[in-house]
Amino acid sequence: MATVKIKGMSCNHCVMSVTKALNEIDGIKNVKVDLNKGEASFDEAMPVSMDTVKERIEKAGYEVG
Ligand SMILES: [Cu+2]
Repeated sequence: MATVKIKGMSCNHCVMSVTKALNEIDGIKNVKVDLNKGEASFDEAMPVSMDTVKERIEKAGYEVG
């Protein structure tokens, strides 16, 4: 399981946007986003590039780090 820190989430809409963005990446499953901790965790059914994860999250309007 991988975990990434995400900045900029403030409500459940943000959680849904981030969850959706991560679910759209090939190989990622079991996405869980924790609003209070400001992080997302997921399982990798196959290796997923962190650059892709970062890119998709930024595209959804949030920041990784
Ligand atoms: Cu929000």
